[in-house]
Amino acid sequence: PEPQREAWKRNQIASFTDKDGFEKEVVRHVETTLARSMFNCDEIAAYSATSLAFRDRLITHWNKTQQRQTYVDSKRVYYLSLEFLMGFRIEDVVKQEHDAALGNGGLGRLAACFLDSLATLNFPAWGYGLRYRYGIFKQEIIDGYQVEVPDYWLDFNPWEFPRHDVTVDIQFFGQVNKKTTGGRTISVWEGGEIVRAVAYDVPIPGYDTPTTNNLRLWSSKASGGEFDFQKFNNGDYESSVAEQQRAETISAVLYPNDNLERGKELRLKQQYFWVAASLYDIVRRFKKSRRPWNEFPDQVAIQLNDTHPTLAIVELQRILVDIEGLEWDAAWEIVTGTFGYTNHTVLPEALEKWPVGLVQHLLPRHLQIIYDINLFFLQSVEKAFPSDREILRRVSIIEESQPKMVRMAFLAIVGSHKVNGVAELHSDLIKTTIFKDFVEIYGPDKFTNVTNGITPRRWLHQANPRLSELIASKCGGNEFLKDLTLLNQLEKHIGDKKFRKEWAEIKYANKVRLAKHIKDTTGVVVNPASLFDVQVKRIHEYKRQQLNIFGVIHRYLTLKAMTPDERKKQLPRVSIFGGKAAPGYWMAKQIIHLINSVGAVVNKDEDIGDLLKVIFLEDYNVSKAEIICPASDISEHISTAGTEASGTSNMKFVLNGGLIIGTCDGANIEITREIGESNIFLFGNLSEDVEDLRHAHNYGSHTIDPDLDKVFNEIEDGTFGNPHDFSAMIAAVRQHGDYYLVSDDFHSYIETHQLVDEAYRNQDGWIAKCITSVARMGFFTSDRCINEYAEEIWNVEPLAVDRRSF
Ligand code: C3B
Repeated sequence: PEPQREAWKRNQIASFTDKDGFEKEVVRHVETTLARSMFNCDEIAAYSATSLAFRDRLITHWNKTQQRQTYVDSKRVYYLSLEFLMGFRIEDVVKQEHDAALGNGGLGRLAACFLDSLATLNFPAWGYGLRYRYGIFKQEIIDGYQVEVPDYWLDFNPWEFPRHDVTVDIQFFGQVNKKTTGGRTISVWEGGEIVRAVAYDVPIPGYDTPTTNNLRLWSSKASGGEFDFQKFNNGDYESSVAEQQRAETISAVLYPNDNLERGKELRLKQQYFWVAASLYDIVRRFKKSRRPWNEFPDQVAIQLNDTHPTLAIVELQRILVDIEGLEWDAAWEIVTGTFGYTNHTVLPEALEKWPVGLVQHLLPRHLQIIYDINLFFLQSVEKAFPSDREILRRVSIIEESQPKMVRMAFLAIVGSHKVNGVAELHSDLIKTTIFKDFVEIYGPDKFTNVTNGITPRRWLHQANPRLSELIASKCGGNEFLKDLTLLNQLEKHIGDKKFRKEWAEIKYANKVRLAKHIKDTTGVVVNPASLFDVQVKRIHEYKRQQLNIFGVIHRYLTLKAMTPDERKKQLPRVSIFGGKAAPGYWMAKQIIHLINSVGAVVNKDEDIGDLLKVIFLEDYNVSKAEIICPASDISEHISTAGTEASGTSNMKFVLNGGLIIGTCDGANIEITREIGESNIFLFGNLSEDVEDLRHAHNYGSHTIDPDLDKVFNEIEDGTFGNPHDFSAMIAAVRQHGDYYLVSDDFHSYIETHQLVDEAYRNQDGWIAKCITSVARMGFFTSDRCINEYAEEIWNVEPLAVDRRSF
């Protein structure tokens, strides 16, 4: 209102620029917001007031960023992801903050790194996701087994803003009726039930810029307000509450599977709920500018993080045709101009397919649209390949199986203008295997690669402040955090003894900190002077934690067979594992059990002492990763070649001055290209040989590596507890075709670990390798990824910021 304009201008929201100002704000929040005083300000109040003070500052920047982005009205990026593994915490104030653990593993953490880079690079960008009430479960280890405990993380979250005024009503079920109005026949989706989506906004500040972007998370609630008062007044209290609860179920829980799709109805409901609310929001924002529809792709880029949001393609086509009245072809051109699709896996069990009957029931109009999209697509394919009868069956969005299935990846390809993989090998593999036919149909230009990256702000500066400071002192200050290629200046200091010494001291201090964490959480004392060998990631057969633990057993047996004099010459090692198994993934849980069973025997064996310790760290998550990564000497990235799309923890470990042992898979290959072959320990079969080896296992003779056989025999002798518990793991290799090539790679794995030991004995040489590697890691910043997406896929530009206006 005009009379208050001046007041708005004058009365900028309280903020602070220095320590005194900050303290003042904290005190103000304690006294007014929390209604406490100096005399009853406990830790929780201190924590709350601290975060509220920061939050105020965040809001001002965020408001200004949003106002400016709206005013300039340039093209925006929307990143649709079912997972954002943010992991915020302020550990030092009080152990009060929960991880925002709204993700499973690499895919969700990548989304979080991308949000950081988008804001840091000043791109006008929004993330859209679901506000799960329960994030990924907390893992407890009881008697060596994983036990899942729910993670209710919303008790107090100062970093989100409920937007009770930003709601969207989302329809499910019902039927489609044809209606004719003004000579046009349209499809009308009627009936069914409505669930309300409520927006919760999380500000995403960039590093060293005032730009503060938005992550909008949708929460579900019943559309009729708190209760259905009709029912309530009729005395049917229970069913009115039940309806409320049923609606809230949609955003209740994150599915805890990594690289696995289970086809549950509630999951499909989550996907549509989130996608429909997000698109409504995006379209509403576009319509404010009153531009013609054909300009939609000039204003909006939507990136699909895996196939989980693929229904967005169908939903936008529905909005344009059924609601806005566009012709099919004009609408479809807008749709394909808007979307890009990122594939994150070639594992068949992770590729999403939904039964046609389920889609029909839940989203009847969408199924019709999917059939029409498929019809027009197949017609064009038939025209281009008239003599190829098989191709239609192979590329159809509808799989003619029993029951029929909608192939979401194919729908995503057909509805997008670009498809990308996440590392070079992976992007080549999708073009030559699962999406081969589509390369024939669309040509190679539709398919591209954007190798993953990580944000150095979190994964170096925050996780390893001392190393970050040392690097800054050699690289001309903190600029390297915004231009990671500046790390290359480290190389000229490798000969500097003092520098190498400081480097080694920092690593040692980080190992002491991890050793303390190990002692506190497991009771096992480890020697920080040992070589720390780390494998932390989701537990999965393709990631091969079983290969690692078999290797550990082999090391144990080798040590046991030595004389005490021989043992004295050996290098002490700590094998550290961590990671969650999906609750329904029985084999993964057996692997956890074996690791713990081996630890229980080895860790108390007095012949062995410090020479070998085996640790399983409970509840691996983002905050634990920040303690573990800086403390590793060698980390394991040992997936069967061709199965790990990229991997991103490999990048985190190297950036923190650790070396890696790995297979020629995912981003390991590009890491090798950047840092040099002499700075990485590669082993194992290559991806081009995997198929032949598997075939030979099943149809030829399959001999097990003799060293691995000894390991199996030891397990079967009961050395690590009841052998029956581990018989399926052994049978997978011996009898069931060894799909993950554990035996084929075992010998070279063991040999390569011996090379690691030898290299580590030469500490000067080892540190030189570490420094060289860090110096050459500039390529793996997520800033580089975002710039590639922006240029090659989104066609968006950063928005220049005027710092003075903040
Ligand atoms: C993961 C892949 O398994 C990793 O190789 C990759 O680095 C990340 O995505 C990020 O691209 N991924 C996942 O975490 N969950 C899936 N469902 C599929 C892939």
